[in-house]
Amino acid sequence: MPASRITFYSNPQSRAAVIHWMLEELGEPYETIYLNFQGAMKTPEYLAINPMGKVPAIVHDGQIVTEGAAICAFLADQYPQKNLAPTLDSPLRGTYYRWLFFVAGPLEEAITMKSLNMPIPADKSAMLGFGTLGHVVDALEQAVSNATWICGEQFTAADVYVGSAIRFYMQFGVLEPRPAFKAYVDRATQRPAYQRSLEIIQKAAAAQQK
Ligand SMILES: N[C@@H](CCC(=O)N[C@@H](CS)C(=O)NCC(=O)O)C(=O)O
Repeated sequence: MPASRITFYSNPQSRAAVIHWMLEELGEPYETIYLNFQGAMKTPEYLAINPMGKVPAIVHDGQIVTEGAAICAFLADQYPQKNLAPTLDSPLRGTYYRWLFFVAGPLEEAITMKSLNMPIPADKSAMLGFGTLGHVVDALEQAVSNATWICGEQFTAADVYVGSAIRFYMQFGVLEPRPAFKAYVDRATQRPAYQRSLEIIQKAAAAQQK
């Protein structure tokens, strides 16, 4: 039997940073297994957990979950006493899902196309799920401008996911640093759980260099 209910597969230089933060917000015991990109992530053992050969992934009481947004939402639901999601009957559950899915879908697609310098023909915006990069960024700005957090005064797993994406995309220069984005990321990254996750990731990255 594992010592904790949660086994987390990570690499310190990856999107798994989101889950490091989420797990620190959750405050439940977990075991982290660091995998390198070309070796451990492509073994039959790990491909049985994530056939994509990517991190992050978790195994929670034997249940595999991959995809950063899904892991955040799943963990929040498994530990409802931690208040990291609006309750199932709350109207804010709609807002919560809306922006989790928006960032995992349209925002990531638009930003990926921009990062790869792929031309986005203006006349194809109706068939593209993200429409145009401008529309996606304007919508995202609204989501983080109305209140302290995505769901008002309650910090949720959606803030872990959306906050991580905005921080990461701004850092890599693919999302313009609008004042609303900077203010939201500043609020989010001041949280003790974020700070702890940063320390954990930095230590793991340093150990990897050795
Ligand atoms: N859709 C996945 C993407 C995960 C992903 O692309 N992870 C990258 C690191 S940032 C990875 O593991 N790459 C290793 C590889 O593909 O070989 C998610 O959102 O969790």
